[in-house]
Amino acid sequence: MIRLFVGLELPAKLRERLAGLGAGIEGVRWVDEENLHLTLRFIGEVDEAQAEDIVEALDRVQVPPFRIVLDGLGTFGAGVRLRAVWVAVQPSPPLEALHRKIERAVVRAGLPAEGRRFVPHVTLARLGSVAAREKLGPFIAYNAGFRSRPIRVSSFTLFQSFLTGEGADYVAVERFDLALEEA
Ligand code: 2AM
Repeated sequence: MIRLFVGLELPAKLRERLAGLGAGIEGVRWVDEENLHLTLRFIGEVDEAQAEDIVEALDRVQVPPFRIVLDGLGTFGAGVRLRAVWVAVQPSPPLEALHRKIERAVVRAGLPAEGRRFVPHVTLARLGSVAAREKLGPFIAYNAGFRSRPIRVSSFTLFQSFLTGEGADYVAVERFDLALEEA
């Protein structure tokens, strides 16, 4: 079985900047610079045949290229239930449209529909220890004004996730180019 998800890769310079935000804060499980991404659809464990069906379905997804802007910080859980800190995405109808089409594609390939609302985000950190929670409050306040330059989205990626003792490693399995509109 292979563990898959669909997401957007981020430009190296942006990943470097994002990874730098948390430098020096310990006790938090920061996402490694090379693993920073935006999840469009978590798939989970599938077998080879299912993976092939998914690739085939994703290959038919088409939207014109577009831009997104990362803007502000958000969290999953709050207070004593804080689980993750992430960078938010400015509302983007084209990103929503891409997400919808990918959702339809994976359902067409035989996967159950995702019941949860799509909250586009780039996870920066997961809570390592309870003590770390206190450090994240000031971190969030300090970086609340984070904003990226517009990021051009001209492809999306099927990632394989390898779970390791220290977290996960993500490897791009397949990239799907978005079509340019005809003039
Ligand atoms: P996260 O960043 O909010 O933790 C690879 O694991 C990606 O898929 C991560 O970005 C993660 O989102 C997301 N993910 C992991 N498990 C998931 C699940 N059970 N449901 C939805 N998304 C999940």
